Amino acid sequence: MSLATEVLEGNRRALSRLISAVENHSPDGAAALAELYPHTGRAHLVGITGSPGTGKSSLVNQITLALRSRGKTVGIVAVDPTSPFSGGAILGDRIRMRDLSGDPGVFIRSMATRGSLGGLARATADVVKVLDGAGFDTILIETVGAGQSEVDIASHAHTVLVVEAPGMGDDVQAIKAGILEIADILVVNKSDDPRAQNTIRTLRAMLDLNASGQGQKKVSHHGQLVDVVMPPDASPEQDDLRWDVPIQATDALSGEGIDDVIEALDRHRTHLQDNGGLKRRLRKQVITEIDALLSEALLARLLERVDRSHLDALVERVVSRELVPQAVVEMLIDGS
Ligand SMILES: Nc1nc2c(ncn2[C@@H]2O[C@H](COP(=O)(O)OP(=O)(O)O)[C@@H](O)[C@H]2O)c(=O)[nH]1
Ligand SMILES: [Mg+2]
Repeated sequence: MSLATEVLEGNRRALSRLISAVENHSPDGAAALAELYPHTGRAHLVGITGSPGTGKSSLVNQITLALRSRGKTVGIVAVDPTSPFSGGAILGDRIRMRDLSGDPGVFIRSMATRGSLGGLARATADVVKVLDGAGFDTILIETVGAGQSEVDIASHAHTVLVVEAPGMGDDVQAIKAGILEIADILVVNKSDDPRAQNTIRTLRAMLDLNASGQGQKKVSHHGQLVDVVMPPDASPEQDDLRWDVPIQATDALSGEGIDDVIEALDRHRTHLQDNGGLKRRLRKQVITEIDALLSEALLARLLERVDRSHLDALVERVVSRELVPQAVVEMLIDGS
């Protein structure tokens, strides 16, 4: 029986093995992913982002418990590329998620910190696909909102939840990271803190300001290829025009406000379904993925047929100011 079949039959050990294979870019992983691909597309993919310490992991814990009590299964992918010690932050997350361990309806995966950010983003997207194919109803993707486009979770989530907490210099930070623009739902966590009301007011004012500049949401360009591949009728921003970003206050320790978050998640998904937004997001995501894979494959193919010494000679001619880099690129593409 293939690994993918075992996963489809609900084998947990097979799921862990498959995820490791995918993370390691092994040929087995790629084959299994291809086999699972037709089974993907059913899960609600929810990105949860925000500065460290705002309470994302605690919220993931509470949201998962709430979804479980509604009979939904939950896959959790925790990504923390800012953690310099692989395992450090992950261990913390594990401990906080102890309420969930032993529940067969929950699967938790922490993404190890290694390789480039781009590599991490791709591995994360693949792991999400595996969990989706494995049949989890909701997949929560926790990432640190540090503003890198490489970990742009908006590109592989349907609904993005941005978490803020009072007293973290939130107002300035949010603008700087451009993180408000990617929010479908804003959560002000630590509502037990008396400063929370002030944070909510500040965010409300910022959202209103944003709304006056409509249509600026979810913008992420992927170079020329997008223009070429994107059908003319598929305006990627269309789906977000009529969605008013709600601000939800939560206390992730007591669980207060979590029901409203669940309700907002459902409402956003219904909103996307009703106006074709899910399809549009998927198309955008596929374009991004093909774009990245194509660049990589074409570069590899080109470098395969370029002689190392020829390349070195061209580099030398640029160093000596005889050629500009662009000329070298053209020569390499033309095979001259
Ligand atoms: N007072 C209070 N503390 C919270 C709340 N949510 C999380 N915390 C605490 O904030 C710290 C950071 O939480 P964590 O979930 O690890 O944040 P993350 O870094 O965003 O994942 C922990 O000590 C939590 O116990 C909350 O709603 N109220
Ligand atoms: Mg965390």
